[in-house]
Amino acid sequence: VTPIRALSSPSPSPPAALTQDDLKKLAAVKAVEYVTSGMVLGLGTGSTAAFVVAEIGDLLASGKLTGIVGVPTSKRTFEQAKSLGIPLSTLDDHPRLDLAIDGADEVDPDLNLVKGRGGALLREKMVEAASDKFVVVADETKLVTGLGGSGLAMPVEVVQFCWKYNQARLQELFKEEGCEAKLRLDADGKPYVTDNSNYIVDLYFKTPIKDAPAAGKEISTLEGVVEHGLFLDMASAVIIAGKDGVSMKSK
Ligand code: ABF
Repeated sequence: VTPIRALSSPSPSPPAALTQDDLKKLAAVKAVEYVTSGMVLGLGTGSTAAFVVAEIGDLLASGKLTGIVGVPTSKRTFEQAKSLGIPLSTLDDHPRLDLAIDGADEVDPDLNLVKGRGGALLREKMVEAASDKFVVVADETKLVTGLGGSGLAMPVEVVQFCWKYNQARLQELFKEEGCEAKLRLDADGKPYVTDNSNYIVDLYFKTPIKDAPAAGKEISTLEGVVEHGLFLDMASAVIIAGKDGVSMKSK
């Protein structure tokens, strides 16, 4: 994890009655203050990251930023960034990035994350691991005391072949946490297929994961698991927007 400088200007408290989208945008705009001309940038996925991409598009259009190259973390983000005229590349051509900015599903007090409810965890992890700095943007609903503790999904991307076999193995791995493992379905009730043509098994825990680093390692040893949504010791900083304002926590 690379340390990150504090932003110079403190953020004023937002006015009352902001929507969750307003808070996401506030965090996104604050994070974009870290972007400088000429950077190679990891572009995240999800509704908060979409505000980041939109802001970068605006700054490029107005000439306040120049020479940016974006590496998108999903087909969705690729399409959004392309529509805004952001020059795009890949990890193949830019194996080292200056900065990635992305959302998260859960953020613990040590800046460890659950990510991937948006389905883009594999590309997100590849791009963010290749970035010198990784800034997370979120609203305060994402804060948890222990990962897996939100009661919402912790995604694991698996190959389609014999996915039930891995669903059962994942559920067994976390039986102490009362884990229920479910195949993610799309809006039509069919298995959700990722950008990489895999499935996602979502893990629902009754209690937070006891030892997240050990859990991450154990999940990764399962043959047929492609990637998991535990992003541990990867974030350089987290920018959180809440009703009391925008705050930043960094390593
Ligand atoms: C991505 O989008 C993911 O890793 C995470 O799953 C999701 C967060 O979405 P949102 O910003 O819409 O809450 O960042």
